[in-house]
Amino acid sequence: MNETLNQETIEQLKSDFETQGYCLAKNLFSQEEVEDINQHFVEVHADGGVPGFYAPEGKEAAEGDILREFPRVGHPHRFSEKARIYMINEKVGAILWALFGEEPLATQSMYYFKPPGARGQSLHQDQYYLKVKPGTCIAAWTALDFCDRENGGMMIVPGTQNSEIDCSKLGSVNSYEGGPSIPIPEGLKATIPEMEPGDTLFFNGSLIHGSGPNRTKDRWRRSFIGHYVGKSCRSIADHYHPLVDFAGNDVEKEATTDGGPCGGVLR
Ligand SMILES: O=C(O)CCC(=O)C(=O)O
Repeated sequence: MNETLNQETIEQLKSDFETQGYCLAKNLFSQEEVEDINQHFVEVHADGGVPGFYAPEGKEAAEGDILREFPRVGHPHRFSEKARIYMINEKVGAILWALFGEEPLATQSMYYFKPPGARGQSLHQDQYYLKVKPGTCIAAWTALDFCDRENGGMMIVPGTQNSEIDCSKLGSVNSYEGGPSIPIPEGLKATIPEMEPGDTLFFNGSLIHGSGPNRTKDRWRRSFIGHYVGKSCRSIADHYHPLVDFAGNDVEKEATTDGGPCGGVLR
């Protein structure tokens, strides 16, 4: 465990999470770990793709769409041991134990390259896709570059942590492509916390979040994301099976057919 993650820090994160539905763990990952994750995905990209998980197109085929050249990587823990190890990292696990109040299980991993010129991801709620019952999911969103408004850092809407799950106003366009968002409830405002590489934002499945486009010419906005549930979860959408415990064992739960990949549009 690193020295920034002592019991006092975990207690503070838990208290922030309980009142806001999110909390920011500063410097959770070292710069060596950040570099290690990014270097790994540079290699995944250079290998030309992984069927079912990562399908980048060549420059010409992508017709100027940088997201077709560098799409997000879905569930990398299912083909990469390194991604699996980072998804069940012990520091993330220690915080999740405190936030769930029980043993956490991992359900999803994702890696975003988000290069300059990439579109953002429309506002949504993760529980709409994961359909965790009972309870909800928690995301651990780790910045792998400095993130701010300009390069499309994470946008969250504080005050929505207990909101109804209502993504029904999402359009038919895949939200990852920058499609319509769910509206921000009256009186609330979206905010973009500045994050350093290695900082991790934890947030619950109701918190409305997304990200704007990367408007910079030269700053990537890479991130590694894990989604988690508490062990008492009975069922979750079938896209998320098998789950993985923090010892690396697969875990089965009841699978429902009403969900899908986080951020994709459902009806
Ligand atoms: O990284 C982003 O831009 C958005 C990620 C997101 O919305 C999610 O993990 O659910």
